Amino acid sequence: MKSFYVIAFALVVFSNCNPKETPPPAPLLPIPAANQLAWHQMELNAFVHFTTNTFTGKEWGYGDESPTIFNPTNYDADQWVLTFKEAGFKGVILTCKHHDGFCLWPSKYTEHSVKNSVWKEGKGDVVRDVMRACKKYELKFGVYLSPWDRNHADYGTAPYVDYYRNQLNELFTTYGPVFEMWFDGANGGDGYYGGKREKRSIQGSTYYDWSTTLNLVRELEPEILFFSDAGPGVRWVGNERGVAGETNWNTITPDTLYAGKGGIEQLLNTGAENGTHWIPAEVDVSIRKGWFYHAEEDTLVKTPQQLFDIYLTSVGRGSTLLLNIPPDRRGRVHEKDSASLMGFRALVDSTFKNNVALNKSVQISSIRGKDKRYSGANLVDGNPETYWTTDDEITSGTIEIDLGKSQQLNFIELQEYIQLGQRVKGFTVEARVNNAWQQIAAGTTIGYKRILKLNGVNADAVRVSITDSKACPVIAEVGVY
Ligand code: FUL
Ligand code: CA
Repeated sequence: MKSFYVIAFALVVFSNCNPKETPPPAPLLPIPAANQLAWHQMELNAFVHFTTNTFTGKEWGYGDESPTIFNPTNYDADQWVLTFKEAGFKGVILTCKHHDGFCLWPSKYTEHSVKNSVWKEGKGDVVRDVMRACKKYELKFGVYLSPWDRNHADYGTAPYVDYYRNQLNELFTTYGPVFEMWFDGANGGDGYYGGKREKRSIQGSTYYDWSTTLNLVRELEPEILFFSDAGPGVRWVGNERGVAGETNWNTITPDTLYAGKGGIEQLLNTGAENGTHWIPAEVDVSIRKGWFYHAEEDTLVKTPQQLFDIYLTSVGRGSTLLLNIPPDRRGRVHEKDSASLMGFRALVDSTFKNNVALNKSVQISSIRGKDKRYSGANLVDGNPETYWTTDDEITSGTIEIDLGKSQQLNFIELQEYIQLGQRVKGFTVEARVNNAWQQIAAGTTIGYKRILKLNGVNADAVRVSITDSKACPVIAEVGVY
């Protein structure tokens, strides 16, 4: 036994003395939790808005809709999820209850649900079906449960908060696993409210007592990621146009979001360089004008090119895209929407098919501890787990990739190794055209992924200069397309 310790001790001493073994940079806090990291890696999720609004043509149901109008004629939740999967989506978030209060599952806490619709003689359950389809096609399943409820008689008083929590308990014990829970901040005031038909206002910061509610859900689903304007898991991006900030910090200080001052959309959009918490922005946007299906918007479905542009301003700016695709009155993803989705997938695939930097020769300004475990080759090995980094005191550096021959360049894709925190504050991209370097792009933050257009320049080498970083840069990949 003793000799074992002696040998182990000797090994430790020996490895510490080895000049080639330099420890990795210390994490620059805050860093993503495991569930946040997994969320970054998903990149594309589908949002599904479906309720009585689909049948009334409204966007915000008043809460007095009869459950009998919910009656899809050719419903197929598998078709939704399979369509999303073919388009490259990794998760689905379903509006289990929107502001109108109608529940897509047969909740025992209300009569305002599918159990009182004629659809499937009241035996239908959309939440169950979507969850099962997600299991079948290996997508993650998420839920949206509107806090604002224009149907419920108790809305605005304490018993409603109990009702809301009971429903969460019901959802999380009946269905799952659930990767993300969406808390919508909207509250328009007026509604049916059990027949009172009046305006009710709540004290947003205190009424729901969110910390109690979140703890309740966490007990049932420890890995859950909470979305709301202010997190705590993921934050709103500050608009519904599909556009994250060109500067996009995954960090933000939650307190600043509740200060009651205007302009928080801008803060949500960019995050804060020195934010105390890792709360990345999620980009929610609809493939249509509205969040719910309306036949008159069949001509307004975003084109593959528009979706691709949104991909660039969301995933390409270090966010995850949550694209809403609302089923129609048949209960299916409409042909127009699925055609756009497939066109979008084809565009992404063809654009990012051929990484001309892959395994090419890389020269960098310096390597951490001159240790080849952090070498420039790690930038072009196609492996997001390996990275190039520098000594601690160095906060800039250059990466020069020789492409071997002159060719047309359309995009560059950069990835930080965010497991060690978000660091880069500024960078430029140059191309070598006829033996002369010219700047072709520049940016601020990188984060999980940053994609920049290179506008078809013909060049035989590319140089990325990290001009400023909060700490030594840690870059996992550089791809050129
Ligand atoms: C908003 C809601 O009011 C919309 O109806 C939609 O659900 C969107 C995702 O969030 O706050
Ligand atoms: Ca790598």
